Amino acid sequence: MDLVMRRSGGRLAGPCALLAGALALGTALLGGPAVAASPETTLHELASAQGRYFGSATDNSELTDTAYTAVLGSEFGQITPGNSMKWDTTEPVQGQFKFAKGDVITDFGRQHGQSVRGHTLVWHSQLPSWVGALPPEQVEPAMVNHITEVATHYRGAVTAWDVVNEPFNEDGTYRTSPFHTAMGSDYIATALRAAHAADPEAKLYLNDYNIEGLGAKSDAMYALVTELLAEGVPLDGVGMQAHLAVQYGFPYEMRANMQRFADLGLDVAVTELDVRMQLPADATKLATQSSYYQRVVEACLAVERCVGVTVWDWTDKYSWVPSTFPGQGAANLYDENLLPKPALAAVRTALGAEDDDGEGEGDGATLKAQYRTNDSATGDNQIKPGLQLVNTGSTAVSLQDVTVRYWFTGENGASTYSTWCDWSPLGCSAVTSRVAAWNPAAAGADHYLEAGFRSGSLAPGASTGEIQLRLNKTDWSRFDESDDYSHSGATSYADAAKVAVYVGGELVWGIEP
Ligand code: G2I
Repeated sequence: MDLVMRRSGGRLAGPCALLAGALALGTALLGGPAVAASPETTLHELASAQGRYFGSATDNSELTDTAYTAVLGSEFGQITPGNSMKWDTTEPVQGQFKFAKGDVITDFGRQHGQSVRGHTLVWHSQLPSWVGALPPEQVEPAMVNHITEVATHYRGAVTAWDVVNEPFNEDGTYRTSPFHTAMGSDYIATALRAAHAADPEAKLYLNDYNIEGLGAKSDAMYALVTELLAEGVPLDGVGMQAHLAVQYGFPYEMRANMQRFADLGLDVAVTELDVRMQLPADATKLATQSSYYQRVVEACLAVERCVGVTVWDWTDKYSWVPSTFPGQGAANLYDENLLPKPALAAVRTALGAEDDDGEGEGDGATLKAQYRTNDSATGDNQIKPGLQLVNTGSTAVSLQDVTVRYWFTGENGASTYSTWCDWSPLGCSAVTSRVAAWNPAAAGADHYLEAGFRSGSLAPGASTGEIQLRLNKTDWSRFDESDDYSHSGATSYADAAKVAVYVGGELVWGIEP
């Protein structure tokens, strides 16, 4: 299969990035600067050109994997330790601090010119049991001491801290933790003040998940940070983790939500982006995943105070998802073999990567195809796909530049076709259709039905509404649709990755057979 990625150059990202990473590692080992000698612009270079960083989580156990570190060291300009700066690692026994693992991460960052996000000083999870066993009056001094020791140790090596992680429940009430129990919500201001005292240079963040969109939980974070700022508590930003899932939809009004925090004078960072799905992955889920990654990056770029995006590791090989959500996974930009997935190219596109062909007609166009069958008989002499296009981007798309392809097999009989538009709210006079041969033929695909438009424009968020297409062979011989590439039995409209959309002849949605 020729992946959608052709347009952005992401198709080559895996091998090139691996090669570039190997080169980078090579120069690093030789003592030279660890600059990626990539023939292709890296994710971080693309983000930097937009005044942002592009980063990844990582973990100590992963750093022995040289194919992994080659990409980590070259594609990303920022790293976050997934575990090694958490309380259970840094102070497993009260007063005994252990920085060896975190130091390995900051050393890696230094060697590769990457900034390091400290994660995390105060969190209810991965908290050694001794903290919860303290009498309430000893919790505050223990917390302040922990913050002071850890933030002082990493002064200069860590540029931003998730000072408090995940303070809220889903309904916006405060989460129970030893800190909240002992100090009420004041623990947050106390933690921020202690972190600022230990490292006045570090950017201090509150970080949480499910605060990416407007809703009760982000409202609670908004109310909290408004109060903290009014009280003069040192706070620089809000971290939105962004652990998304294709089955739960995209966060509601993410850009507007980021903007309201920015309008308070705070930075915003996407700190732990991944997009999981129910396994097995398929083309449709991967296409939805791509659009989510793309939309997160677009939201960040649309908000001036959004400083960057960090993925919660870049390969499915080291994802936290399968062990936490059994049956789910495939959440990252690269697969378990470190090969790029469609989402990588979507991110590169969102970051403004040049097209391979240099023409760039489809730049910025984010259309998706939805499909249902209008024909329950898969063995008769007609094929009746229902198609509709949705503009998921933020700019209008001129439909005259757009074509859609639906692949099928012609079987025996005539190789000439008639095509019809039976109905569309656009008016069938605005719709063109034709059948063409697909060469070389692939499984389920030796021909395709191509629809186009004579006029019209699709506003951001708008749908064309359904276009009821129909085709037959001129000798009216039968088809067997059951194995056709683009066919599915779906009787209501759903995102369809096996239906492709092109703008100016350039693939912007879907996977060709
Ligand atoms: O759960 C995903 C993330 C949600 N936001 C806060 C992050 O700190 C959190 O990261 C994950 C790590 O990626 C996982 O690697 O936090 C998990 C624990 O809450 C981490 O998982 C733990 C396993 O549960 C342990 O069994 C394991 O020993 O990782 C540890 C180190 O590999």
